[in-house]
Amino acid sequence: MLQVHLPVKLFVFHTPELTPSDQVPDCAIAVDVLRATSTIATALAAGAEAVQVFSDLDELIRVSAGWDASQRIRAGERGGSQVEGFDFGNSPLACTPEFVKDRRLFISTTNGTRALACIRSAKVVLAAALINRQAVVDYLLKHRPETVWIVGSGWEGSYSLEDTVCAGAIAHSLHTSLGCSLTDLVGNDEAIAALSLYGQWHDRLHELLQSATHGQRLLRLELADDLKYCAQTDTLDVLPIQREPGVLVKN
Ligand code: 3SL
Repeated sequence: MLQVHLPVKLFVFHTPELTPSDQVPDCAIAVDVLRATSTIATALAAGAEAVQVFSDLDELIRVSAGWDASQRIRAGERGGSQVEGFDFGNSPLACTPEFVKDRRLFISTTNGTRALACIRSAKVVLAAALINRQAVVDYLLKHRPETVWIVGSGWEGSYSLEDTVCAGAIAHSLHTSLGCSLTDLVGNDEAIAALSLYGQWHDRLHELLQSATHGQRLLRLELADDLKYCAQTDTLDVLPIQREPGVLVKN
């Protein structure tokens, strides 16, 4: 039987604060290229049992206290640095199979986990970064949700280049695969701006991330290797999807 697909409408919101709170889309995608969603994708690819996200550090400690210490990793990041008393900060490069396999990563970061919290009521919640961009696009092409929101994490309420360029990378791949007109695909001006940003920087993403405010912050913290890792495109075939509110697993 011929399958009829409804059009996908794609909206981009630069920050959790700019994301509507009175509607829910069919699919919402949180993006925090530097570095929370890059870390989440890497941890799941390396065999973590799940990643559970928290806006609040005390809540993370309370919930994870119910888990055996050998089966949990407590990750806390504020301002780019690991929070004292936590096992881990927010470096994707530290998510090796030896460290994360079969353990649950309980994580709270400055912005990325807040973006995931703000979309947790959507029908489907995904986490995207540049490294797993195509896995996200493949999911959208297969399931064709009617309304898709991409929510950037930004930095404490303000816009961030790296999240918008990732939104543009997703929009670009989707647009190319669907072969529809741009006006059929995009739902707001931010989506067109994200596509334009990606169009201008797609072959210089590492350079863009190095110029971005948060990239500069990470470079000052001597995290150049993290930046280089997060600037890669389509290197991980992993799709973090929310299984229950706040808990992401590998699809
Ligand atoms: O803001 C966040 O959620 C973090 O990803 C920031 S950092 O890259 O860990 O500094």
